[in-house]
Amino acid sequence: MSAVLSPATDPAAGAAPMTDGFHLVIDALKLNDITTIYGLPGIPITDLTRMAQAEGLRMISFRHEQNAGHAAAIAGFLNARPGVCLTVSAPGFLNALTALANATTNCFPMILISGSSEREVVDLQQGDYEEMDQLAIAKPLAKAAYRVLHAEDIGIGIARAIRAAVSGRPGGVYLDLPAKLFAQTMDAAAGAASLIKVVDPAPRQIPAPEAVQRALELLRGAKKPLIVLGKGAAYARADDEVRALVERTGIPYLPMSMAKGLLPDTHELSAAAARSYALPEADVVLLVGARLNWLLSHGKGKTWGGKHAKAWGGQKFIQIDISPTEMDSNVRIDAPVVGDIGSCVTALLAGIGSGWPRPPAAWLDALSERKNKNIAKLSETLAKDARPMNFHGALNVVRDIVKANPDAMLVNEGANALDFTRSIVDMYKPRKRVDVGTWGVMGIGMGFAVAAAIETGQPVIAIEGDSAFGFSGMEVETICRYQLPVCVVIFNNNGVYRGTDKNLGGGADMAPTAFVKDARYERLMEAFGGVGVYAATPDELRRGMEEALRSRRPTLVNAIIDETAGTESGRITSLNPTRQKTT
Ligand code: OXT
Ligand code: ADP
Ligand code: MG
Repeated sequence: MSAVLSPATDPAAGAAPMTDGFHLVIDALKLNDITTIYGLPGIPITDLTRMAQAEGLRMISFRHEQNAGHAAAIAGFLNARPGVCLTVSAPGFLNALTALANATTNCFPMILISGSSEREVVDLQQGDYEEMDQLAIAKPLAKAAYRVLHAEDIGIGIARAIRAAVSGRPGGVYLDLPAKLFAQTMDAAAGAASLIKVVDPAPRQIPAPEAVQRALELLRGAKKPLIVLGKGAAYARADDEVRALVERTGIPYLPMSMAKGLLPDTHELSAAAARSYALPEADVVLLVGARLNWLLSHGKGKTWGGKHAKAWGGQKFIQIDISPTEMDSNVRIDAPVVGDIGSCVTALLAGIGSGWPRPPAAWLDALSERKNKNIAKLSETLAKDARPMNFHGALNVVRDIVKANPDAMLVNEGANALDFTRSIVDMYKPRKRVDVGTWGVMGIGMGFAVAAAIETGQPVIAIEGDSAFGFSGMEVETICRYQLPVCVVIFNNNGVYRGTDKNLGGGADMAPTAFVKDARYERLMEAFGGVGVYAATPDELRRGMEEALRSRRPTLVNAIIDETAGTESGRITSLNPTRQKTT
């Protein structure tokens, strides 16, 4: 417990030691094993950032709050503990809101702490410096939002924020700390006593035995069972249980993008390379920490088994999720299993025992056939050494490098740069791949890269579309400042999706999707003392990446990609409104 002593309360003069709001915040975080704050200083939290550093917290200072927010959110995902982001009031707070909302949407535990103006002035709208009713604005975007007005409530405020962020379905929490709070003083012993070390912040949630039985019965009767693993399964850290579920039942599985590597992508039961066959053909689908949202075509339509509805009365779903209201959100869930994934899968395993019958060979063989065909087709494409370099040529290199460095973290954003990387680059270990997630949001790149390096100590490879990189590119200075082992690879195709679009009006302005041609992104990294590499061929890319991983120096490889190679919106072209005209 740290305490600040004011001259008036010098213990030598017989007065009790005092503490203040600044130190109570720091002590409450430390008491709860929060070791790092991602943020950006300014009024009224500059001194808090200094004092936090002085008191042994790691203060990672960014160039824009959105990136600090994304860093905190992914730290939360990687540790299953809330990541903390600290900002100034109004504009700094607003800058971090995208990250807070994205954390909530993706079920990442995060706490956004923002300094704010005084209630008296805000509520009378008297025009304070950076005045804004931040709590009201944060509420709809966060899982929970709290404000602390008195120093003696700081411990409660932080405890509530931690519990809200990690218990049940994780999410983003906002904590509003008005400027005056920091300077409030109180007796140090009373302050220490007011802090709370949160006991069991994310309690296990054991599923009901009848729900487990219902799920087992459905699974036992399946002719074409399929398991879908989502990022909830990666978050739950029930790696051994999930692996045992797949291997003891012999049921093929599909990993969602951030669940890649939960079992190695090269596992014989991975059906990833037969995705578009597996989804509509499966008769019983077991969802483990994956929502039936747009990424799974809402569980209906031609992606799914509608065409078999008559033959088997439609597909049946078993869903394991910690959130009871997730059930039936898009289609009927025949066997909901509500609880934490570790407990639910353990309960299923107890019922599965050791003599569970393998799925029918016809199903496994049909999947294998599709899978092997797709893998062979992909190998052929990867082997072509196209000039100029295209996505496949570049990703053939990235694939080898990730294989040789399975502990490295992979950050991924873009459209084509995202979609091709997801299907081409195999992952070998859990929680190594972090990406644009549920919203497909651009701008996570450098924030995720910084936090991935800090939280795991492993080298980070960030595969970035040139547009995607632009959303957070200034953080290369942050990467250099903290000397992080981050290798940013920009897939530079001169634009959003590709670089060849023309102005439809024929005017002098470039098309909305086109960028300055042949931009020298690598010089950005050099400007701050990092290593810049210009790579026009797979060999140059390979050398640049290998050296970055060897040296652990901040590196940016500007990988020049054929500007005609990308497709509009990558693999989600069908979501563009022009493709969806109904009349
Ligand atoms: O089965 P089939 O035959 O179908 O084949 C599949 C698999 O079986 C096969 N496969 C394999 N084959 C062989 N071997 C292996 N190992 C293997 N594994 C798989 O490959 C195919 C594909 O498999 P996949 O990927 O599993 O399946 P599919 O069908 O693609 O899955 C469906 C989805 C929906 C799950 C998947 O597509 C998905 O996850 N998609 C996510 C898409 C996404 O989120 N995209 C990002 C958003 S796009 C757009 O919004 C962009 N913006 C606008 C914008 C955004 N987003 N944010 C903000 C803040 N502002 C604006 C912008 C600005 S993207 C963008 C920038 C783009 O430009 P860049 O320069 O950055 O990027 P480039 O495009 O590179 O230029
Ligand atoms: P993906 O995009 O990979 O399909 P989603 O983000 O859609 O994954 O789904 C993740 C799901 O996992 C959410 O519905 C969330 O409630 C659930 N979840 C998160 N953590 C746990 C956990 N520990 N136990 C059970 N479910 C969890
Ligand atoms: Mg691009």
